[in-house]
Amino acid sequence: MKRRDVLRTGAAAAALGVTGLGFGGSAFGQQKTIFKASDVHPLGYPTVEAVVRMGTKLEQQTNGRYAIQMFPSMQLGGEKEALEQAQVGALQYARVSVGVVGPIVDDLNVFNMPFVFRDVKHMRAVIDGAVGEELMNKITNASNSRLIGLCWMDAGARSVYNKVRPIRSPDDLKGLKIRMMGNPLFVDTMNAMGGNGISMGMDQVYNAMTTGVVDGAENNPPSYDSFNHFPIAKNYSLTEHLIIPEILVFSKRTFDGLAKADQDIIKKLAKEAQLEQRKLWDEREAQSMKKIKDAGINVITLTSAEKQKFQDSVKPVWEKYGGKYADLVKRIQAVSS
Ligand code: GTR
Repeated sequence: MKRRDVLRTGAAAAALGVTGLGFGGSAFGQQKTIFKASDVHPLGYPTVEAVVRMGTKLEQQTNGRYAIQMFPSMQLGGEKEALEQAQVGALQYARVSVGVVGPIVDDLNVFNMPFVFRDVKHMRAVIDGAVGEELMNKITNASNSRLIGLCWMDAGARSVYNKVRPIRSPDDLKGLKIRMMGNPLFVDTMNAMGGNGISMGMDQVYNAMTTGVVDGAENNPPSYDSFNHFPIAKNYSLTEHLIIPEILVFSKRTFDGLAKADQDIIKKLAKEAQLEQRKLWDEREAQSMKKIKDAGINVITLTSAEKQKFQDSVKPVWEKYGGKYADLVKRIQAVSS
């Protein structure tokens, strides 16, 4: 290790308040740096598992100089808090939905537009391609973000669930309070779809739903399952109105203190995690759907005419926000899948 790198690593370690493991892991007795990672989901969930596996590789490929400690299940708060902590270097890896990154780097909101992707396959082709790379770099380069964009992950398609009645049309959503992620774009989307969008962090949704502060929410099958919302809100309508990728970001403050070679390892391993998570996702989605159906949940598949009504309903959202992202949208639509 060059002297400069030792100093840098030392600075990064000091910034993290890292435990020195002495002669534990390495030939020169240098300190081991533990990166903190946060996720709202529990251990075993595809995003969590992908980051945990990445940590094992990181430890191996840095000869034990770096490791990842995962804080799952919202232990460090919701996603907004995770991003704030990453920005100040209080944690290093934040795995969040792109839904909460849009308010920080506006161009990312293009992925948060309702029905912007034709289907999940299309979304995957976009994030794997030039648009995906460009938007990832935007996060890293935006002066206000204080984050390094590392990789995308999968989160399937989001659909509406509620505890009041089955939903087949925008009219059915009238008067229902539906929780949306913290981003004004989503509140507008739910309002256009017929319901009342209420913005809140995932850390509050379970209580809000049991106490009736909201009547329901919207999410993909693994989240509906993992947050244990399905036993409360038993009507699940496959509206698939949002197909939002997940994203893994890293604290810029920590990153800037690392040796270039270590930065490169961190970036490379994240790219591998993107594809690894995808396999885990497909398996988990099938399992969760089965579990939901076996539990007797009213899973409502919409006809294409019914789905079209929801697509038509979000026209005002496109009128309000679409202009800003017109070029990106054109490029997204041109991606074949
Ligand atoms: C899930 C996603 C989380 C979080 C959550 C939410 O699908 O994996 O990152 O965004 O939705 O609705 O808050």
